Amino acid sequence: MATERTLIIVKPEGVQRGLVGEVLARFEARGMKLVGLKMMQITPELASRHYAEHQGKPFYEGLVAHITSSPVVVGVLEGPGAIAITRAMMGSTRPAESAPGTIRGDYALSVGLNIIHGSDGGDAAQREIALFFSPDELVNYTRSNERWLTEE
Ligand code: DAT
Ligand code: MG
Repeated sequence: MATERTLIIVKPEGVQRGLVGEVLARFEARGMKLVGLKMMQITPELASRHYAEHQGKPFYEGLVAHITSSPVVVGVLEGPGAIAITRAMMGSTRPAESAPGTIRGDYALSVGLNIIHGSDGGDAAQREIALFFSPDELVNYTRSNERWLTEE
């Protein structure tokens, strides 16, 4: 499986509820490599670019208001199949369908307060990583246990 990078955002409710460590720990325990991480307050301009695909939908204004309402933690995860694995670990967008064991299935009840964003495909991942991180904020490094986590 090809090595990929994907963008995650621990949303305002995740920071406010003290779930940043819990969320990051799950990806670390899975074996994914953090190659970028920062805390920030998203501006309305950045939010509108990030959520451009949702412009015009009934929940769009609320979505932008919410994501800009309080600080977030943004990260880039790397690993084989990282995009799909991250989506699977997040759980479904619809609360009733977010399986227990997923981040949303364990910590969220409401679609608008669902703790985490993750890129939904290769094009989105590339676009979103570039929106939130400059190239020099992403780190290339080797972990000492990599041979026990990933095959050739
Ligand atoms: P996901 O975050 O699972 O990729 P999405 O891209 O369809 O889901 O939507 C982005 C965010 O917008 C989602 O995390 C929460 C919010 N949202 C989606 N559908 C919604 C709805 N029907 N009502 C309110 N908020 C919604
Ligand atoms: Mg999405």
